[in-house]
Amino acid sequence: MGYAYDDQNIFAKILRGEIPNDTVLETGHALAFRDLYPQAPVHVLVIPKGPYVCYDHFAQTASEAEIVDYTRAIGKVCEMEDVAAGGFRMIANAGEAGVQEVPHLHVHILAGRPLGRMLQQA
Ligand code: DGP
Repeated sequence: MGYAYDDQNIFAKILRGEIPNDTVLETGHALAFRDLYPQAPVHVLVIPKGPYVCYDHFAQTASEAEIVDYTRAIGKVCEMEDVAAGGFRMIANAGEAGVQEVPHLHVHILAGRPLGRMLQQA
């Protein structure tokens, strides 16, 4: 299946500087910023700068340089936000069943409170 990237999505606008963001980290291929509607004391979104819809799209088609940079950026944010000691969760929603609202790959990094079980019962 192909992935159609919509360059009018809100994170594309953030990457173009059309909408402000609370930046945590910027690297060559990644941007990390605070979620506008935080669901935990730490709630950071990490996105690649390239036009990838979701994690599987990225993992299947991004260059090795992008994958390394993005993965290291996630690691750096975890270090900067000191999430390892108390525990944390990373979430990458995709598509309809995953209830992905913004169609540009983003990993949520959540920490700072007990986060409950992984999934709510449907
Ligand atoms: P998801 O459901 O995984 O697509 O989550 C999208 C997240 O994006 C959600 O937690 C709220 C956040 N969000 C939506 N619009 C903005 C925005 O304009 N700025 C920031 N920083 N976050 C946003």
